[in-house]
Parts: sequence; structure tokens; C-alpha cells
Amino acid sequence: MSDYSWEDPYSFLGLGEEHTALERAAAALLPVPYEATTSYMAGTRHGPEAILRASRHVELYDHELDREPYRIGIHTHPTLELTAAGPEAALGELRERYAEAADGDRLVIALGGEHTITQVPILYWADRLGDELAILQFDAHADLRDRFHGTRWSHACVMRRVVDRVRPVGVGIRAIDVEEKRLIDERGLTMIYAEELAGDRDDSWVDRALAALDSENVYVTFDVDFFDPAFMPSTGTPEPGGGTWGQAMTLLRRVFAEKKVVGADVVELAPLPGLVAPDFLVAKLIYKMIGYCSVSGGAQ
Ligand SMILES: [Mn+2]
Repeated sequence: MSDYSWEDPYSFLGLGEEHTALERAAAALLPVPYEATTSYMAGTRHGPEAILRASRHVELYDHELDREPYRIGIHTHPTLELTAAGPEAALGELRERYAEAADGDRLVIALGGEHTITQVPILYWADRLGDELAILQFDAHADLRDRFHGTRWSHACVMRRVVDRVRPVGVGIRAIDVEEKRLIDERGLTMIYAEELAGDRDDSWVDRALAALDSENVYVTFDVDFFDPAFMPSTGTPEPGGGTWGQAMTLLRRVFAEKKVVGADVVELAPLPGLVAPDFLVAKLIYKMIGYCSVSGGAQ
């Protein structure tokens, strides 16, 4: 746990200036509390704040890695409040701000907010890297619907908005509709269904996921409903039969070790008042990503 002060509420882990200065930081967080189309339980707009609050209680030393990953420097950008003038305007704003934040070699992790925001970083990286980009999607849902509740900008449509440019590899998927299934088959997309995550000891699904990532450069989008609702009740559309902490770590550890992770996001946390464990889980998930990045040399 950090030696924090309550007067400084908005830096990840409660880090002080020495470890948060942008020029020196090898990682940065971009809080985007955007919520416009939540279909079941609302509250993702409170996700970034809950993550930052919980992060103050995350142990700074990582015993698995035998290091203190925060020493690479972690900058927390000011919370990005997007315009309420409609999704296209909001996503346009995000595009501008994301491009500024992602300029350079720093690992930027966007914090949702609803999953809709993910199309912005993915299209940014697709523009920057062309075909040299693979997408790893932790999620209960494929998010490949063309429209949902009358809008193309729903959280349930986010991967459809990018699938003509990139080939997402889904992990933990367990709720899709028949149109999505048809698209998955037509495009030959790899989906690792939740049942395949047989247990922490059978890693063959990890090999399948890594083999399906068809570029050295990988963008990771992590919808927290990947996790079983037993661990992650705090999300808009929970689905039973989800993944575990150990499974998520197993895949993340290898992705960061074997690929170049160019960017990431963690979305769809909708905090429940009085229930802190899910908020803490997400804060620690982000710190583990930064830790794996720090040992891979992916961030200098
Ligand atoms: Mn989802």
C-alpha cells in the first residue's frame, strides 16, 4: 500500500509526483467515464473513480515479478468528460485526446466507462499500424451486433464498428446472438468460449488465443464481464460461467511476454455501493498489466 495523502485523490496507486510526471512515465491511465447506452444495470460512469480509489490499497510490490512496477512511472491523465452532444461527437473528442495520449511509446490504458469507447483506440492503432495489429478481447459478449436498442453506438456493437479493419480474438465469450454467430463464422474469427477455460491448470486455450493473434502488435480490450459474476458482480451485463483471476493472469502474462502490447483498456466496471472487492480486483488487474509490461520491456 502506498503512503498516500487524501489531498491527492486522482493518481493511480496514490503515487506522488516523482512517479507520476508525464515526461518520465512509461505507462499512463486515461479515465473516460462515458456512459450513454448501458442496457441493463447502469453505473459505468463511476468506474474510473472507483478504480482510482481502490488502487490506493493495492500493494506496490509485486511478489510474482519480484519488483515494484510503479517505478517505471505511471501518469494518470485528468478524467475525460466527453460531450453529451451525441455518440459521434463524443467519440470524436475521445479520438483527439487519445491520439495525444498515445503519441510515443508509453503504454496507455483507457478506463471506462462503457465498452463503446474501445472503437476509438482500436481505430487509432489500426490507422497507425495498418495490418500489423491484432486485437485481444476479454469479454462475455462478442459485441458484434450491427445495432442494439436502435443505435450503432451501443456497447453491444463496439467490435462490429471495427471488425472490417481488425480481427478480434475473443476470450471468455458466452453470450452471443445468432447474427453474431453467423458473422464469426463468415469472417473465421477465433472465439475462445468460456467453457474452454477449463481450469487454471489446462492452458491449451492460451496457446489457441496466442496463435490466433496474427500480429506482433496487440491491443488488449478487457471488458470486466469476462470474469464470473461471483468475482465481478459490478458490471452492466453479468453472465454466469465466466473466467477467473488466474485465467486472466495466465493469458495476460504470456501476451505481454510474447507480443508487443501497444495499448489497452479496461471497461464496464459499474461499482456497487458498499462492495469494494470488484473495484479492487480491477485496480489490481490494471497494475498487473503494467507489471507484465514492465518486465517485457514493452515500456521503457
Ligand atoms: Mn461484455
